[in-house]
Amino acid sequence: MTVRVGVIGTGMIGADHVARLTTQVVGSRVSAVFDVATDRAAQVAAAAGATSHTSWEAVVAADDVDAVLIASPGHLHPEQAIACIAAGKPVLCEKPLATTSADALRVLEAEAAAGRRYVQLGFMRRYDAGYLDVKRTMTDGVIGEPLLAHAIHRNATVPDFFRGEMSLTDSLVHEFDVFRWLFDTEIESVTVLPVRTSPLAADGMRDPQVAVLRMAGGQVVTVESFVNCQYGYDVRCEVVGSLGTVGLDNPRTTVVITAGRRSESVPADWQERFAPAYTVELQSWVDDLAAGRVGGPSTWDGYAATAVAEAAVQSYAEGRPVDVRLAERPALYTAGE
Ligand code: NAD
Ligand code: ISE
Repeated sequence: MTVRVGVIGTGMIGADHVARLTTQVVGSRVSAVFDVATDRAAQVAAAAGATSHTSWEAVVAADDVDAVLIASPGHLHPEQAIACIAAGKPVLCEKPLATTSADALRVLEAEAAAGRRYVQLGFMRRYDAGYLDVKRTMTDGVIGEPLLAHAIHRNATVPDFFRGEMSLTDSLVHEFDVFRWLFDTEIESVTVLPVRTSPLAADGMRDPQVAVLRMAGGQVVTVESFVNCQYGYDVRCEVVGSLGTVGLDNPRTTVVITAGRRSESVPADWQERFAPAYTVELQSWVDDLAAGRVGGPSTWDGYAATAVAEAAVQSYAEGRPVDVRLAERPALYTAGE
């Protein structure tokens, strides 16, 4: 069976996902696209042999669309995901699920009311070989009881549209998800510490920032976000356990030793660093759909991560720890997660 995918948003990651679904993923093809930037959508559609539609609603409704991939800006995700659920079409929704927890809850409630999962969140780190190794090491007890973690999330630069709170709501949302997943527990409270702002930060941007996460199991995670670090894309972490530690490093292919120096490259951006993870993520989504199911990170995961991001924004504004308040978890998200 070939899964026919409609794509909403053909910007940076939308266009990459179309290319992956077209040339790398087995069992899928892109049949429809929409972007308000019509020229770009037309180009992407032509390369994929897809129809370029005049609205995202038309993509959702199209007869030749079995499933939808949402890669529009985050604030549009709730309305678009809810429309897919109403149409009975599974969705891979890029992160974040929403930019407010109230909006994320609307998607959760729509899916719970439908009584089955439709949405997989684009938290691709869960498909990354390095993170999977960290998770396995923790689960196997190799480092004893996991107690705390330190993480860094640095981007060389970010696009012009990236402003204000987005380092918490759009970048650190990955960390919020990944540490919930690694420690298998919710984040109970978050504290964002003010840091001296880089002279190279865009106007009004607070960069870098440090967040301290307290997990419901008592573990503590410190996370640095620096979206303007200039030198490359650098995502690493170390989990500290009662018997040892496990660290996630940048994947390395070569080490250059010359003139008394040993050096290794840093990925340029998320496209390079997580390329294999995006492909595994999409293949897994398509394989699940072909088997009649939806798996992977759920709407609950998207909601919980958004709620943490919202608490982080509040913590920064008020200069104090903020508790993360979650709605009751519907039964749909408790079994087999
Ligand atoms: P982008 O700005 O390059 O692309 C967004 C696209 O959406 C643009 O082409 C824009 O014209 C289009 N758009 C705007 N309004 C629209 C509408 N009403 N309907 C359809 N399309 C519309 O941004 P991006 O970097 O590709 O990010 C898109 C989403 O993907 C964001 O939610 C972002 O957080 C997420 N993202 C995830 C990852 C990841 O690692 N998982 C990486 C990058 C981006
Ligand atoms: C981008 O939207 C992503 O999701 C990347 O994975 C993340 O590292 C980056 O900071 C975001 O801007």
